Amino acid sequence: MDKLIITVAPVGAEVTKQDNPAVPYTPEEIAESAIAAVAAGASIVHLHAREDDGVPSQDPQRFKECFRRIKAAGDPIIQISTGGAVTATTEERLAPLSDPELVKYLEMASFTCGTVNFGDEVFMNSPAFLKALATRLNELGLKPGVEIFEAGMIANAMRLIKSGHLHHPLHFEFVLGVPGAIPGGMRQLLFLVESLPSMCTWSVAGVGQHQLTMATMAIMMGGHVRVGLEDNLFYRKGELAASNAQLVERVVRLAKELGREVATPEEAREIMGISTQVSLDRR
Ligand code: KMH
Ligand code: ZN
Repeated sequence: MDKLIITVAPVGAEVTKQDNPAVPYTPEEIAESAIAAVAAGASIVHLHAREDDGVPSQDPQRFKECFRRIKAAGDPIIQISTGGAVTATTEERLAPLSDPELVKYLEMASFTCGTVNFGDEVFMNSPAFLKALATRLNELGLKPGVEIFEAGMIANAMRLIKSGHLHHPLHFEFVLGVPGAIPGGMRQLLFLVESLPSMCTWSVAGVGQHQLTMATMAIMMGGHVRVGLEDNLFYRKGELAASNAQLVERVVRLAKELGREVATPEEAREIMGISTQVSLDRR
């Protein structure tokens, strides 16, 4: 098995300090939390930005302030969220990818491969938007993290491969357990993994109560793991997570117990086929 790639998703767009006081808002808080998670073993940082009062933001300036701090402290792979919040317009979601200073920090971008119910909202990802986003990622040489909230999204990714918008080897990121989408069950994960072409890599984020089952299964199956306050407000039932680093530390311990080594950012680049030259050019 490849070494284990751990992604941290420190903030997301939905969770608040009212939910868990450890949720970071300012660029300083977000960067500090991400840096600690990287020190704990994360090699990818999946990042959203917020205004100082916690409102989700797609402002390139806010992102840059986070990235600059994170990259000054280490060399994780930065994956910008192109999903933002369900309220963000497609223009707002694409805006950061037009900022030449910002894109220098990036090696990956999230790419949710279809529309899905998201609690009481709808997370819109129309075919036209996905083609525009894929075209921009190709122009920039960024690796998409193909986020899968529903089984049909894998078929959608294959259509985008056929039309030349996406390219193998794809890295899939299952986000399981969002209310209204596919649950984070063992059978569901098995089915999704068995649906992938063999050259693909994959990770899973088990939202909420599914965190530990999904992480453990991924470690055992040769997949990769995402944790973080975006997906996991709790460490265990009734106990809030103390930090993003705490969630990553547990995955590292689990991996050790199950005999799986944890990948450095450089090893993660190699496993996912991210060109080191592109990475170097962006550092
Ligand atoms: N906040 C969700 C609506 C992504 O980052 O690309 C979407 C999301 C996916 O978090
Ligand atoms: Zn996200």
